[in-house]
Amino acid sequence: MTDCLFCKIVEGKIPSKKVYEDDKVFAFEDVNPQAPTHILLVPKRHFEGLNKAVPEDAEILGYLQLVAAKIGRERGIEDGYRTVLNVGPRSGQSVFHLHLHLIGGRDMTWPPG
Ligand code: DGP
Repeated sequence: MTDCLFCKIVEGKIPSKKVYEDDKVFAFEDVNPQAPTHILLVPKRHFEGLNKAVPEDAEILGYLQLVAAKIGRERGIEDGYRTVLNVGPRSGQSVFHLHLHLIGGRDMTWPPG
């Protein structure tokens, strides 16, 4: 999608600190980290958000979680991290290309704000 920030990051038109890439997923450091590890994982195919998901998206949604778990292992944060999808403006979603936050490396509180 031409006017999407995260599509431009996936395409390399906007620079990012890449953490992981394969044919389906691109992962990069969040520009405004909320924890020592804060990585965004995005499907390469433009996809607005979980509220627009259809059954055919099940595979990529699960795959994003598995890639997050792999990065969590590699970062040594398996004693506690969160994977978070903000869905819709009231959740704080500000970029409308689905992205899974991988947040860890510090103690977390519950409930989230
Ligand atoms: P959300 O609030 O769930 O839509 O999260 C959007 C995240 O994207 C937010 O944590 C900040 C991050 N972000 C926004 N613009 C950029 C950017 O240009 N580069 C990077 N690396 N992260 C960005």
